[in-house]
Amino acid sequence: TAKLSPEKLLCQLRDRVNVTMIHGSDGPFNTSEWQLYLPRKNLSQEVGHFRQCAVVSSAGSLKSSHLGPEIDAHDAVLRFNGAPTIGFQNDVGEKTTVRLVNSQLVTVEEQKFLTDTLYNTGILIVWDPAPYHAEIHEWYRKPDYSFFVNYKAYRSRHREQPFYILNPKMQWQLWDILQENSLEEIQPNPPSSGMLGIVIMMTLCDEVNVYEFLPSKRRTDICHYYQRYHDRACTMGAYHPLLFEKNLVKHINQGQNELIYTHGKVTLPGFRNMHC
Ligand code: NCC
Repeated sequence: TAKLSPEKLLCQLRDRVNVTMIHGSDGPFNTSEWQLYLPRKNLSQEVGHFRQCAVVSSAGSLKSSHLGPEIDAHDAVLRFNGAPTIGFQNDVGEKTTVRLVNSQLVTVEEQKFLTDTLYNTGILIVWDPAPYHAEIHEWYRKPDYSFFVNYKAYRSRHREQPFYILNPKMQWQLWDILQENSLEEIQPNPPSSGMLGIVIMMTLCDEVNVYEFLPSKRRTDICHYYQRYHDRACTMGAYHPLLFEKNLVKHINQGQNELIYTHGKVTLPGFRNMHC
């Protein structure tokens, strides 16, 4: 269904999606107060660059996958939101290098973001749905969730753990590419954490293996590997344009199709290794 060749699409992603984290020198964050909270180093200064990376979706189809050892063999592993490793090592591994969380999770009390030790490992990145191509100032005044309060609270308690705020421009730069390469009109909601995490890792790594974003033969209506809750919308999307994201990732997969079926695995190149 995609309109561009995989090679051209990869180049569009590299050249048009600007993956940056909010820095203390950016727009409304350039106050003395914010300097106390925002990391001084940018993300690539902090982590350097990785050879092989794994992105682990939270899908129920990871259950009984036995992918843990394969996932842990990567130099860096990205996980999402409240996805745990303890008790699930066999299927999802135990290494967490980066955890991408949405602003709802950071804000809503019941999610226990400030107290659950799950969040204390690895580098944290939070993102918030911004209005379509909004200026940072506009978004700052009215974020989708008021996560800045808990961001600051978490930073005060965990000074040593890097914790970034994703620049909200990225989500719409990526959405535009999703729309341009789909035959249908996509709802104007930002991409899922899954799709954002995949592109973040493509900026940091030579190669990115993504697990169970495209469902394997273990495909199930169980939403998450760590819960019993059933909802088909988790895999197909409701708010996020998940189906379109998955079509695009399938199109740019450089691994064998068979590995999607057996491992739920796709292989994507890092941006630095692409020739456009
Ligand atoms: O469920 P969620 O996503 O945390 O999953 C992370 C990413 O894994 C991929 N996924 C997940 C389940 C599934 N069956 N198939 C999948 O492909 C998706 O790419 C997904 O992005 C989110 O994207 O941030 C999301 O967050 C949850 C929820 O806010 C968090 O888990 C925190 O509790 C949203 N669910 C609800 O709001 C009820 C979900 O819509 C999107």
